[in-house]
Amino acid sequence: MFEPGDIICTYRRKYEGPFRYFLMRLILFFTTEWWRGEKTSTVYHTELVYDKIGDLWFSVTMEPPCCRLQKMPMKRVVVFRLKDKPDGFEGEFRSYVNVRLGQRYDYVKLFMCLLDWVFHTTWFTNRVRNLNRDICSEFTAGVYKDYGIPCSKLDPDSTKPDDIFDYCVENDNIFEKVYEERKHVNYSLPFLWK
Ligand SMILES: [Ca+2]
Ligand SMILES: [Ca+2]
Repeated sequence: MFEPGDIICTYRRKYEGPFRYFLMRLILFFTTEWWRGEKTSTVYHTELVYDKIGDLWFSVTMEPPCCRLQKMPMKRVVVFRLKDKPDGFEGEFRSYVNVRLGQRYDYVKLFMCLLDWVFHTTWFTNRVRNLNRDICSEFTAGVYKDYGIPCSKLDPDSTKPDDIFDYCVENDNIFEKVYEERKHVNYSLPFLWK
């Protein structure tokens, strides 16, 4: 069904605790390309299919506090796959992931994304080139850049989750959608801004 290295993009989720909710809203808001006419970003998080272990699919994710494997989310996600995968892709993917497991999340980069959004640049994120720390989309874009096939119009250092989603949708000759589950979600906190 899935293949190692497939890109998982996460739609807005239901309320899952204050910290996650706040971070999700922050990311959705500050990654919206208002200068391109976007009202809001479509996705707020990306991660990668790792492999099937037993009956379960696992993904590798770079999210607070650190890079780790987890049971792959199957709801509120869309999964894209590189169409013409060159030989050795899986091996490269694994070696990229294996050295990064356990690395800390890059909160500074998140702040720089905010500044880039305010000033409509990539200047700030390009200043923070910490190889040992990433944000989720930087990690995802890094895997593909390492292999010489970008999955974002921007350099991984400046790539936000929605940039990857936009790129995969706009370049359907390179990436194909292999899975989508996007049922309506009832928000438990309707009074918060939507
Ligand atoms: Ca980094
Ligand atoms: Ca966008």
